[in-house]
Amino acid sequence: MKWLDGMTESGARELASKTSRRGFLGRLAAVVAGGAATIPLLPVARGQQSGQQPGEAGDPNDCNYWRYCAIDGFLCGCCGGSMNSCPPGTDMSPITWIGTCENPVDQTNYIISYNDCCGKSSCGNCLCQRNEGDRPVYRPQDSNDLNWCLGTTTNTYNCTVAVVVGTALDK
Ligand code: ABN
Repeated sequence: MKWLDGMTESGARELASKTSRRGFLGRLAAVVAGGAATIPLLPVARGQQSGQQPGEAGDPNDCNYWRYCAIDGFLCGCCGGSMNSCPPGTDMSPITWIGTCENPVDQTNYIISYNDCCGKSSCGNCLCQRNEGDRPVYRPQDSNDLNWCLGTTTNTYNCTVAVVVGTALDK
């Protein structure tokens, strides 16, 4: 009966090697690793590769860019600064015009502060007038058509940045 013992043992060993937990996990890992290589990169990763911030779409130096829905001024990104920062040699006005724009990436309304940059003569590049929610200058607190270079050392206007300051509940 030794031959029967031997057959049973080798059969049991073969079955154990095929159904062991380690063997199963090893095969699962191989399938996952192989599959991951064929899955394309997520949109967020592609955005970052192209130099864009996560959650942003469009060209910040183009007037159609979503943050500019209520702007009236020269885009600082075309003037040596960026959509968030003033060009060298200018100061950001602490007093601003506020708008609400929808980001098409997440369909969320954001509060945007349009700060004028002050201290150099008008930049002249990328004039952008979208004026959503703008009111006539006789309501100065609601008008973007004003020089907001107030509270700065000089009131010479150069360009305008568009800074996200928070989300809006409703438009
Ligand atoms: N807020 C931009 C601007 C500056 C000067 C004149 C009109 C508009």
